Amino acid sequence: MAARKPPPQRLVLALDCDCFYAQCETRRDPSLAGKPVGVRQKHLVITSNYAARAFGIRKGDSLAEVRRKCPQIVIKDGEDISHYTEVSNAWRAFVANFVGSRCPVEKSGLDELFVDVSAAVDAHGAGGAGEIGHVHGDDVLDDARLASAARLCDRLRQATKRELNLETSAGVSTSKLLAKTVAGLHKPFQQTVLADTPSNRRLVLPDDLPLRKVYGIGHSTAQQLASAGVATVGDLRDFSGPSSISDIERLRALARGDDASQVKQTGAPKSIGAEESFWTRPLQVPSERADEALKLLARKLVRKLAVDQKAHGARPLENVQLSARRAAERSGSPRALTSTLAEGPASAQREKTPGREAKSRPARARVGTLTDDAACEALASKLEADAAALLTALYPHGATLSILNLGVTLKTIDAAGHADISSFLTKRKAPAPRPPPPVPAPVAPPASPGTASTTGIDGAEVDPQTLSELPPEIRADIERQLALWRKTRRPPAKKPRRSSARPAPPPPAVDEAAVAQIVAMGFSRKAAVAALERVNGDVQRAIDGLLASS
Ligand code: DCP
Ligand code: MG
Ligand code: MG
Repeated sequence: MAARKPPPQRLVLALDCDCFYAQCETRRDPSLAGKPVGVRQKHLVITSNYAARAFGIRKGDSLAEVRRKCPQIVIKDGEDISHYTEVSNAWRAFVANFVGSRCPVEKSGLDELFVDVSAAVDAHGAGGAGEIGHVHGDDVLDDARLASAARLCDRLRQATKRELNLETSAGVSTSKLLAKTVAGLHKPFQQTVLADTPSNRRLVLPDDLPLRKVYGIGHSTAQQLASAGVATVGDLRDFSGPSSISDIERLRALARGDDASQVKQTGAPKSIGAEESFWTRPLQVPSERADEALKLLARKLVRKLAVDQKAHGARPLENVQLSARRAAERSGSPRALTSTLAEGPASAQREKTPGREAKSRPARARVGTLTDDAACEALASKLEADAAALLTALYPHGATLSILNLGVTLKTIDAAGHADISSFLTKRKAPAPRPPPPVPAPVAPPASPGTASTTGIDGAEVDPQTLSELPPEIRADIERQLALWRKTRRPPAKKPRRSSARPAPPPPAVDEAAVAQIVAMGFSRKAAVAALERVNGDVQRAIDGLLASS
């Protein structure tokens, strides 16, 4: 019998935005184009654009150092990352929409995505427009599927630039490990493809490569391995001694260039938090300064929740959590704290996050749509009160803190996550209004008059309100797809005709999805049904009404 053919290799893109925070700043203030721009957090410049990097500025340089290297640099404050998160979410939705729902998109950082494009390449065959980009290692790219994936990646990156005004770089290969390893080799706005051959694996994973530079080996794992005398890729490949590290086989495989991990579709985050540190001037509790810190944290958290809502819809809160770290006993200086953390076996130190103490309680606040300042302020006040109660419960006799973190966990209504932009668009869709009582509503539920087009957008499902709130570049793209959908859709199903001998009128149809959404927010089914009936099935108005009266 002939040996079974091995399954085709996966085709993976590792995408990374160029100088992400700095690029976001230039997007929202085009007068910065062409100028050196740096983004600061505290006294460090955490990133800068490529014009600034030409002056020798590197990520993490101090503000003073940066000004010395490039006196004319424009420095933007990057403490509030909500705008960057918003751009990141819009980018992820755009990429998911571009590749289609059969290609998983995994968020691996705010400016990083993995995309498995195998299904798209195999559906459309090899070829297609687009550039392959830089070929790393072996001179000739002798793999038609991989070349196709590279062209698809180029088209995706060009469309991202055109539609979102966002420049990205990428690595293209047959696993997350290999794609990620070459993603940063040519930047900005370029891509690199790596064929999976033995010599290429050796090239990107040379024997002397320190393990912390290998994708998939975290800092603490690298430290654990180092304490067993395994510091480089070569050491790990040859390592045969006993090890207490549970996934040593996976790590050894990584050193050989084998990465079996799949690209996993990223859903909505389960928790969201906001943090402040007080290294130089630890925070006494209770104090007015602590009250002020809680006030700011609650508002920071609500800004993040509002950004999350745009991407994933309004989700009910589950718990509110406050965690804190006490300041060092003798000195509150960052140096003293850092060295305290660095001591002792790394694993135990890191996993337990020494000094972190936390308390949580079920969330009392209900979340409506956070589209205006008043709604945000109302939620922030409730969270601030929760935070104050938690802080008192955590430190009934006072304390001095170096870190304070306020977070919430959220219920996930759609456990499957949001695979593409069509679900993003329909998230806040109100059901079609039903005729008002006492005339009974037609029996048939509002059947979708259309069929999903090849673009993945079902126009019948698109909420015009949500569409109007999207960034113009994305909106234009969706509108183009809607035009296509209108051309290809089936005519709407005819309404059943009423018979002359009228049967008993059916009970009014209840939109179960709308009811479930409201029940998930903590209201009873009866209240949900009544509220929906009062506003002719408009789910958003029903929620607003319930929130106003609760
Ligand atoms: N960032 C941060 N702290 C750091 C490094 C980065 O907060 N120590 C933020 C700012 C970056 C963003 O994360 O813009 C993405 O990090 P990258 O390492 O991808 O760096 P950039 O996107 O800024 O630049 P590059 O073009 O090298 O990817
Ligand atoms: Mg980047
Ligand atoms: Mg990055």
